[in-house]
Amino acid sequence: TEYEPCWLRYVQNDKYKDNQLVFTTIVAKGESPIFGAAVEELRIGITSMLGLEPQVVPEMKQTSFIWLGTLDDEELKQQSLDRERAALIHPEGYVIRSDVHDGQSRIYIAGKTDKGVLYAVFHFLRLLQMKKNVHNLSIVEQPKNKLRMINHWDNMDGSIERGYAGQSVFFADGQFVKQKQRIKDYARLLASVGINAISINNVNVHQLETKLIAEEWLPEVAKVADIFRVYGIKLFLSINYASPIEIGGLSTADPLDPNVQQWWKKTVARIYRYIPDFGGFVVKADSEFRPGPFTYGRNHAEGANMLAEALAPFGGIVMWRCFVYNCQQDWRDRTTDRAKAAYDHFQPLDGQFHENVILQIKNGPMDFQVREPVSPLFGAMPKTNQILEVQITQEYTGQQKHLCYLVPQWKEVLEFDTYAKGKGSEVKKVIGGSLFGYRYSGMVGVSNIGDDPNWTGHTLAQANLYGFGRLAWNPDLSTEEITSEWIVQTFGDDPQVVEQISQMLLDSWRIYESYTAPLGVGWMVNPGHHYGPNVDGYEYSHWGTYHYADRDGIGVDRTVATGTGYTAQYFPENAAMYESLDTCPDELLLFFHHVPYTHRLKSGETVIQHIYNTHFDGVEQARRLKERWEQLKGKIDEKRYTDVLNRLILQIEHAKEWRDVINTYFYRKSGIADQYGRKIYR
Ligand code: BDP
Repeated sequence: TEYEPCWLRYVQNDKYKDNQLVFTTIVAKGESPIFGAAVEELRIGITSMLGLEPQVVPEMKQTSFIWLGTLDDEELKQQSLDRERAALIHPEGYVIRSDVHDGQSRIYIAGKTDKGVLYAVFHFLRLLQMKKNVHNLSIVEQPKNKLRMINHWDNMDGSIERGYAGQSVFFADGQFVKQKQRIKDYARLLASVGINAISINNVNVHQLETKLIAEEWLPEVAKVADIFRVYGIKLFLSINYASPIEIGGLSTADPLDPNVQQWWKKTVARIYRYIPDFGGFVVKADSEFRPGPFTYGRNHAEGANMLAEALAPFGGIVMWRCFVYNCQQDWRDRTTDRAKAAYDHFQPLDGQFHENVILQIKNGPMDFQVREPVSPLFGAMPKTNQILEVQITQEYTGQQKHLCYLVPQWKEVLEFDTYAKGKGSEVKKVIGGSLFGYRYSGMVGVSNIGDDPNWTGHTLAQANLYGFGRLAWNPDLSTEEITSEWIVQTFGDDPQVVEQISQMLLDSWRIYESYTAPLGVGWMVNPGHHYGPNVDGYEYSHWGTYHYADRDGIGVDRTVATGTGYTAQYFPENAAMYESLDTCPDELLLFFHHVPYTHRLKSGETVIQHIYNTHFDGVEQARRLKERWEQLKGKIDEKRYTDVLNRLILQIEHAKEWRDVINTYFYRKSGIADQYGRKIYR
């Protein structure tokens, strides 16, 4: 193939050469397509890593083998797996038990269901790729989140909204792609990290894509669903709320209109004829010029419930996005605050949504900035399913030209304590469903892949996709664990390679933050495409994203005392922390407060000196990234080595531009010189 296998490389290794016997036979106790995919993957993996062709047999005959099946299989009942059986409750969970030595060797890979078998196989192959000991395994694994989903913002013309890795792998020239092998390999990559749901078209549904739910395209949609199904992934579609008008010939899309309700019921029934296990709809309504229930004087619950009713008989769900705000704000009006919008719209509706509706909430109240506080909606709706949406694609974090590993950011979000039910009410417990007993919940990531040979533009951005999946499976995994797993599988286990790339990845988010918009204030990017510095680019626009820098100071006053009152949307512990200058964390200072340039941070620096320091330092750190990478020359294949190197060189250049624009801007505004006399253009 002309594209990379990412972390599913299955490079030959001789770690297991003394115990080959166990790998020569696979006892396969299942028949479903998904089980077939598991067997195929295991066979490919073993063949490629151990250089032997395992025999696949339907029953135990030999004395050494890998056994593959479900926990309720008769053959397995004779094994003493009571402890595992009791611990395993989740239908996607699995057990791996092994006893490997010179004589009889056995490895039992047993899923609760066939889907569990598939995940178990990927787990086992990961252990082999990482050259772990597999002699005495006793693993019981199950996901912490029910829904682990990828959203694509792909358009049928092949373009990808906020895509930085080429064109769509699903669509080209207004059609579905003909060659589907790449979709299958994508499904493998996603399943290997436990993703179980996907939407394939942009949340901004335009004319062409509106028809994806119509007779015309459903046979093609079904083909894609067929590919994903084999890897345990359910297909969803983003829909246009005005579909009844645009393709249904009705004069309204009012959710309370019986004709509209009928139309959706018919439409949904048709979808399920083609795709019996269709996941449901992703909906961006009344947001950024997209149609929605507001047009008809209805609220979001009324809007979502109508779709939910159509989907309910088939087990489908509605993923209703909470990215709703006034995008035609008057910048002169300093009392309106975009950060408050999602909470104001949705929190009062708690309890009004049907149980097959999930509110899909971005990690922060604004829009995927390098640094934002956690959205106050998390934990604030005990009676409404919630799912966390993060952006894997790096719209505001360097667009896959800059290195920005986002797992540390997501980890902070997941670990954030909402105090919804007192101490210990972390976001991960809200979206894991355990805090309020949600029926559906989990994590969604906006995909960063395209048809580039390396999938993600920046080779090291593959780590973001990998890390998203691993965290969605288990938010308790540590950043370090995820990072080293990815590196070893992607680049091998040479200690120097692992050490250098880990450091690069782990430092990269902070580095990017240091030379871009300071202290949580966000934006300062070029309007439209959002790449590169433009401090006032959005300052006098209608998007609601301002920094309010003047000659005296900078930042958005979101306090209750003197500002927009946003802090009051948090539970008291967090509200108090953000409200007070004394306790507001430095990195979010300008998100919550407007302060003079001479205000002292907890670090002891003034705000203006902090801006200068971080911007000078950020460029040095970017240079260090390149030096670190250069130490790996010869240890990484030439192609990937130079691809990454070229991006790191570009990053340094663009970091310099950020540094100079930001420093000059604030020098001119404040008239305060850099304490260390470094070069600031005047
Ligand atoms: C913003 C993007 C825009 C998306 C929007 C969304 O700039 O392209 O359509 O989010 O999430 O970040 O709907």
